[in-house]
Amino acid sequence: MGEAMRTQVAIVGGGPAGLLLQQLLHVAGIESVVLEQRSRAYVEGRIRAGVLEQVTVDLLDKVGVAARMRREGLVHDGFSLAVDGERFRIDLKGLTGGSTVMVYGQTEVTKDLIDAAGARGCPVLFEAEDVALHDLDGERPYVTYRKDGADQRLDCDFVAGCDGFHGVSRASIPADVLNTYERIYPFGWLGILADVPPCDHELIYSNHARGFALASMRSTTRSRYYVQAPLDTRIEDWPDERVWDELEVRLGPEAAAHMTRGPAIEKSIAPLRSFVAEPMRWGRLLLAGDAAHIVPPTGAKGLNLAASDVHYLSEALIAFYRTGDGQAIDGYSAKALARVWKAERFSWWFTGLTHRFPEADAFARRMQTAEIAYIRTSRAAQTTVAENYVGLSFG
Ligand code: FAS
Ligand code: PHB
Repeated sequence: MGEAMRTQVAIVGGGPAGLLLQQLLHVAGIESVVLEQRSRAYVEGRIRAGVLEQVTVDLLDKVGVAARMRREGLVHDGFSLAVDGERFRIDLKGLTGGSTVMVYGQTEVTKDLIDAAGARGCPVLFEAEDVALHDLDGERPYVTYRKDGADQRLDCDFVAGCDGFHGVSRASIPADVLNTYERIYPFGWLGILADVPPCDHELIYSNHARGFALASMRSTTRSRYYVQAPLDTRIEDWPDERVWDELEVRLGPEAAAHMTRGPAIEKSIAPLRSFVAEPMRWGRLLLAGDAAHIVPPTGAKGLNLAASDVHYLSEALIAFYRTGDGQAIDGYSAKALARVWKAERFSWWFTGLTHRFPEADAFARRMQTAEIAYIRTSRAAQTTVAENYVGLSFG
């Protein structure tokens, strides 16, 4: 075992939650070390979320990591909702008194946060293997890991579990302490990334008899598309041309007429799940992001919930270090979960509204099309969609 290092907060996981937490703590003068199992190249190469809520944009501003996002990101004032090719617009800005969303890839957010950590001397240890958490229910927790073949130990005051759904942190909470809630959807999303201009200047969410489709983007020259696909789908069953053909049908004739085809530079299938683990704290371990909850990506909430969790967590840790009072730490889980559950509800509802469920009968299909028709004609219904999509306040 090498010489034990010490820090105030050991952060397990170098995704958006861990990296943003490190910067929120850094600007408040609190030290942390991020332990990431993968390489920097792997982390920076992952293609994931694409839409940032205003609260997430504000947090990146707060830590001084928003410059490139402001240069390269696309501010969106609305999106379209379509059913069987017929589409209408949800005026996010008009319905929420001015709120918008920022289209800027999670990949880019991650790169910007890693660059900031390097420039500010915040340790991010990539390829930290076999991370294990110890003495979480005591006063002196510590983390062990292996780096470059040598066993290491990191002493700390707190461990922030930001290591995603398959991480070690949530698994370190005793089973009799943890309550989990889950819904697994009977389909997945097949996503492609292509260097072609988007088919519209805004996103299009489409409910079609053949299944859900989403037209998104990363820039005015790079498009991101998704089609709902069966759970047993194999990538090899979806050559590019089949994906483009399906997108044209499901997104409707207007989108099809403006769709530019091109080779997929990335193609992947993601399962859809709703999941929440309670509580998000056990002793000196505090969970944030996908380590504690998962949403189906329909509502574009996953990355944004990671951001709101670390907002609450950083506030609690800052209060602790400033006053020695553990009250904010004690209140973290309940505060974070209040916003998590509202986003879980919206993501579950929006997925139910826009996807074709294999077991759904004709009545269920009529309920979907009637609800979309109601949203189309009701400002009140559109306002509900809009205020959830741009992101609810921190409260
Ligand atoms: P992350 O999973 O991003 O990061 C966790 C980090 O911990 C990873 O880097 C991992 O390597 C590391 N780690 C794991 N175990 C470890 C261990 N034992 N030791 C050390 N490190 C460990 N959200 C959206 O809003 N829109 C989308 O379109 C969307 N698409 C997605 C597609 C896929 C395939 C996936 C998996 C998720 C998608 N999400 C989407 C959700 C996603 O964006 C997450 O919400 C977001 O990455 C959450 O960030 P973190 O909580 O930091 O978790
Ligand atoms: C994306 O661009 O990856 C994206 C956008 C909106 C979503 C999900 C994914 O709801």
